[in-house]
Amino acid sequence: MSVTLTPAPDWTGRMDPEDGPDAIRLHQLVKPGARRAVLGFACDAGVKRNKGRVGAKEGPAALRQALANLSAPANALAFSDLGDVAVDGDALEAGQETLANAIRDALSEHERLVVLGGGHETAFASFKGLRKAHPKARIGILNLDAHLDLRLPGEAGGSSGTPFAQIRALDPDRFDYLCVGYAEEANTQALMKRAQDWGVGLVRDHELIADPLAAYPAITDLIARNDFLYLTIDIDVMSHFQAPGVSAPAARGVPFSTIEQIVSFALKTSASLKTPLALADLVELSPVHDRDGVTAKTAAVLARRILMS
Ligand SMILES: [Mn+2]
Repeated sequence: MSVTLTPAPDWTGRMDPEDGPDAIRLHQLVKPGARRAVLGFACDAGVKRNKGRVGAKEGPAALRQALANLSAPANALAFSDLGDVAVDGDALEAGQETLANAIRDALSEHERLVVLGGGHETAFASFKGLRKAHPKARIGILNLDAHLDLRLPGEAGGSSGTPFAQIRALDPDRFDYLCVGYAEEANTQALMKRAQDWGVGLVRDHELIADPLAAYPAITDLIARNDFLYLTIDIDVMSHFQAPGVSAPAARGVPFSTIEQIVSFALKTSASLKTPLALADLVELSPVHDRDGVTAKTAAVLARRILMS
């Protein structure tokens, strides 16, 4: 089979029983039927088609491992692990369809799902899954990314560089996309022009470096005008030293603390405006290129925040 469903692994990690009942880490919170859940997309096909350096297929396993030993916050929530959708070779479209269906099913059982990528081709499946779960809803897409990922599918089909063009093609009239943290030199003028033509909201990395709050008005507007928020985080939005283990490291990048603040702000605003953040994904983690596991840990800190809020 070119696409397989892999059951969740056993979560293990450090235990500190001598510190009493509050010495809890995330691996101790994993259980079936929780309100929150994680689902992996083990896939290299999108990055390979995008001519990037492969390795994202190992992302879900590395992210789980980095999550396991993070401490649980006060009033921690349990979460379920739904296992992986694993793609062999170039079976990208079949993998995305399987993932979309798994997401649709998961969203009927869990109030918030965090998908562990995979390259950014994950996003096409994520959006499709959310769309299948809520066919009529208005969905706002918040992408934290150095790249617009608005390239048009070529002869080989979609890739990790095309998800938002593919999402738009599903329903051009309802496309509502905000890209936060893009780097000017990492996007061709063709993509910048396309973003403009398609009404894409843009906040540049330099704007966030000058003012960490620069994206808040655009994020608030996006959340206010939609029924659901879909948050997709490309780890390569952060600086190369914070996120070396990605398919395409950033020369400049947005500071990690700023990305954390933006994620918190999006979570808080979606709660206060009653626009649920039902689905998030973290993509482009490429463990083979990581150093000391720092990229996996960076991604895990963001995943923890989304799972535990
Ligand atoms: Mn991306």
